[in-house]
Order: sequence, then structure tokens, then C-alpha cells
Amino acid sequence: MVKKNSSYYIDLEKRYGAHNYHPLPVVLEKGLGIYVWDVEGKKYFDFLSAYSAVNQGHCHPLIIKALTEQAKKITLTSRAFYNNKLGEYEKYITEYFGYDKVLPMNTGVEGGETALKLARRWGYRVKGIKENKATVIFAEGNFWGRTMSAISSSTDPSSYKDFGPYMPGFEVVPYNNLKKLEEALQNKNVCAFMVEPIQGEAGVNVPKEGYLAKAYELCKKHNVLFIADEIQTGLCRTGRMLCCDYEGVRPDILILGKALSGGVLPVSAILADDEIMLQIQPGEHGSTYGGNPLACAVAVAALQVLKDENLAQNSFYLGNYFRQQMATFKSPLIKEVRGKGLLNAIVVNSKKKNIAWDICVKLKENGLIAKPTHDTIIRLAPPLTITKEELDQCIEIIQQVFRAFEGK
Ligand code: IF1
Repeated sequence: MVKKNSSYYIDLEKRYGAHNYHPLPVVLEKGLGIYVWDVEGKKYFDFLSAYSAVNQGHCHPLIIKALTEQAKKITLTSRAFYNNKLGEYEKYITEYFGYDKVLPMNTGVEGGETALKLARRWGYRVKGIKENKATVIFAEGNFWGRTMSAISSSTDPSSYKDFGPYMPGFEVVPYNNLKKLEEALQNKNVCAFMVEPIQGEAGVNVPKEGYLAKAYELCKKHNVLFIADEIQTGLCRTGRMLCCDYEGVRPDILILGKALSGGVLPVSAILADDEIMLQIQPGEHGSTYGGNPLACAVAVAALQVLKDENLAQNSFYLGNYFRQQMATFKSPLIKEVRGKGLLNAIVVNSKKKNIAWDICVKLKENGLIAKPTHDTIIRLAPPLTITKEELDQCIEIIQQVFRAFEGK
């Protein structure tokens, strides 16, 4: 009989799965709260949280309860019929975030696609842009998924190279640069500026204070929609319910995903007010699974947990604590520790090509899993339910591993 250990499962994926990922060599079979276990039974602190989808912690009992109870009743009706979960979810989430309307989708990238369709539609029908001339501005280093549109705005060759031709009507300006944004906004055909309040994939790039507020103001001045991609930064990850809350910005279109289901199934949404949202009418947009009753039940529970467990506050407080602790730790291998709330990154000070990867492998051996982004950046994003005592243990592991790499 074959031994079903880690290498067995890793070999299976290599043999039968497309090679579009390069995972850390750990095979997980169980998760609870901030912990995950591999098939050998080894326990880890999860410092990725499925790219911030499990902000509420793995298999949160209240979210799983909503999932299993709803799963026994009805899971999918399609939007050809009404269901008794969608309306209540729509009321709940619009009141929660203070918007007139929500449009439910599944994955994050569909949220982005939906926001862009809506913005173009608004551009033609409200702003009065001439047919097929609408332009959307993005920021350099943006990441919003893997569809043809998403890669068309990408400035990362590993995302877009040899997948062309690309979607027209997109323009890219440098991130965190208001002057270049203002120049681009002179074009009367611009309908929207779509931006991440902190760029995740680009390496947890935190813009200077005031960037979002000023960018929003510039958009208003030029009659352009401000679209916030809060798929990664939102839902308490950065220490506020939304990262835009830090600057008092209320996006014209807000995109949510990932933790909207607490990691249970793909649930995304865009929120906007009537003047924008009602530009899309029956038959003009949708998705088989969007707004399904299972997703609606799960999303209400996932949002409720964020509030009931004060996860924004915990994220804010422990994020500050983490960066303080790391600031007092002097290592020649650490160039910078940056982030907001519990979305952080360590920039490794080394020319060695796979240094961040090697450090992540060592962290894994020491019971903490995280994933590098680019060659020298390690992203650290535990579930927001982590306690200070647990975080202290993690800081200890991280510092020990960095010490072990010094002088190597
Ligand atoms: C992968 C990173 C995270 C996102 C923002 C939209 C989406 C994402 C700001 C699309 C998705 C992912 C997808 C994941 C890797 C990942 C990621 F490493 F690229 F940067 F989260 F940190 N907007 N982010 O971050 O959402 O369609 O995937 O649901 O494996 O591609 P999706």
C-alpha cells in the first residue's frame, strides 16, 4: 500500500494538476482558528490565512454552522427564481457598509470585472462618454486576479506575458503618485480609477498618508468613479473594517471578496449607490452561483463574526504591536517591516535570489507557514483572531529563523 504522506500528495498534484502554482512543501489536512495541521500531524501557525480569506480563523464554528444548516435546506436556485436568503443578505450587507445596493458574485476577480462593467456603463449613460471610448485608470503594480481583463491592467510580466491581445481602454499610472493621477484624469473619457488601498501582491505597498483621500478628491473633481479593491485589505485585515476608513474615504464602488465567506466558499460583492448600480438592468450581468442561498447565509455569518469578535480592533492593536516588536529586533537581514493592521511584510535585505523562499521553508520547519512574494518579500497575515500571547510565540519563531540565517 502506498504511504499517504506529504510527498505522496505533492507527487499527485505534480502528476495530474496543471503547474500554475509553486506551493511551499506542506500538505494541510485540517484547520482550526489560527492553526493548521499537515498530513503528518504537525501543527503550524497559519501566517497566510489563505491570502486573507480566513480572517475569522479556519472553520469558524458560527460560519460552519451557517454553512451546514443552509446546506441541508437549499444551496443553489440560480437567479431565475427568488430565494429566501438573498434579500435578507442584501439588506444586511448594504446596511453594514452603508450603500444603497449590492451585486453578488463569487470570486474576487469577478467582483473586479463587475465593478469595471458598471463603471463603463455609468461612463456612457451618466457621464456621457462616447461609445467605446471609456477609459479606466489603474495603478502600477496592481493585482486583481487572473482573467483577461485583470491581466490587461497588470504591469507584472508573469501575469500578462504571452496571453495577449489585451483589453483596450485601460491606462496605468504609478501607485502613490497624485501628480501622475491628476494628469491622467485630464482625459475626459476616464470613467473610473480602480485602486487597492494597500497593494498586496506588489509586496504590501502602503501609500503615503493622504493618498487615498486626495485621489478620491481628484476623482470627484473630474467626475470619475473611485473604485476601491478591498478584496485583500478589507474586512478588518488592515485594522479597520475597510482600509479606506483610515482616510474617511467612501468609495463610489466597493469590491469585497475573500473573507466575505471566511474562507468557506467563493463569495464576492460590489457595493454602490443607486445612481451607479441601477445602470445595470435585467439580463445585462450575472452569474449562475452569484447570490446563491448558501453563499448568502455564510456571508451574513462571516460579517457578523467580524463585528462580534472586534476583529478590526484586534487587528489594529496587534498589528501595531507586531511592527513595534519587529522594529526593536535588529537583524542585518531585515531591510524593512511594513504594513497596516495584520497585513504586514518583511523586506529581506539580501541579494540572494531565493532568500525569502528559503526563510519561509525554515519558518515552516519551525511551525509557522507564510508565503514569499517576489524574491525578497515575506507577507505575514495571520487570522485576525490571534491573541497577543500567540503572536508573541510567532514573533519568537520569526526572530529565531532570521538569526539562523544571519551570516549564511
Ligand atoms: C492567487 C497575491 C494575495 C487580490 C486583490 C482581487 C483579487 C486578489 C487585491 C482576486 C487576489 C490573490 C489570488 C491568489 C494570490 C493572491 C494574492 F499573492 F497575489 F497577492 F491575496 F495576496 N484583488 N489575490 O489580492 O481575487 O479572484 O483570486 O478571488 O493564487 O492568484 P480572486
